[in-house]
Amino acid sequence: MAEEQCVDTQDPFVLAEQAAAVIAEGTGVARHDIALVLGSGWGQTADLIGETRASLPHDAVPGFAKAAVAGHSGTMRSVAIGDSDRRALVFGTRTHFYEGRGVRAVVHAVRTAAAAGCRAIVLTNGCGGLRAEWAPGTPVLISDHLNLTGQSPIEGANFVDLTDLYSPRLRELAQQIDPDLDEGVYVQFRGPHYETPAEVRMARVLGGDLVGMSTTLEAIAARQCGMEVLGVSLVTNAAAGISPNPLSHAEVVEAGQAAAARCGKLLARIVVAI
Ligand code: 8IG
Repeated sequence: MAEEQCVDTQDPFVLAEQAAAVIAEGTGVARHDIALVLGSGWGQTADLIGETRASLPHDAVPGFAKAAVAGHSGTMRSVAIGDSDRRALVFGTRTHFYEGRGVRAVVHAVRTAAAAGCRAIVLTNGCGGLRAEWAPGTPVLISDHLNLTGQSPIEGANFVDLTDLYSPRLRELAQQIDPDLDEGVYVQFRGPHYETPAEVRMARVLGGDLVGMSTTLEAIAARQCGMEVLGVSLVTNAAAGISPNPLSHAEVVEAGQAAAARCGKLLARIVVAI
């Protein structure tokens, strides 16, 4: 029952340690270096990052559930980074806040990545774009966010500083790799419905450039764990009211497939350089 799942008595950091131990055993490596979370449209990029050395179904690892969304793959992989002996831990899907499993479940992969040794995390997503010049298939770096969920992954009086949440160092590095990359402020709505045109105008007035249903809670949790955060959005559709066309998930998946090669190459080069 959903209610029971939300009343979580287990310490989330202990659960993350348990998940990390299962990952270490299942992948044969004690520590991973960088984590990636692949959102809508990014699933096909995993193969382009490097050679997969081991993969585990998400539901074999404590605290993870099966993939709930089309276009997401429910495996986590241990991927060799370039020809170094470093490893990336790649999550093929994420738990969204709108699934109702609670914020702890949403950020479990992030805490697991930290427990597995990752010092940096690349959070990707598919989102709606507020700028007409960002055609579907355009990747955009996240420079900052507006968390409109009203939630925080942090429990108790822990006043974590979010200045520079999205690492200026990693953003600069990404822009050196692809000088055409724009930056924008990501606005997380609760979902799972898309925004009304009025809500998209509100996001614009508030300083937003991208609208989506993920990432901000994960980024906060990653900062709490001391990880460097890079956020990359793939604009898969113009946000509601920006273009005259209605939004469809099929279109979102299609835009992701069309952009996979560029996004995969970008991620591969970023991961090597981090
Ligand atoms: I893909 O237009 C994708 N995810 N909130 N709005 C929101 N989330 C999204 C959108 C969008 N497109």
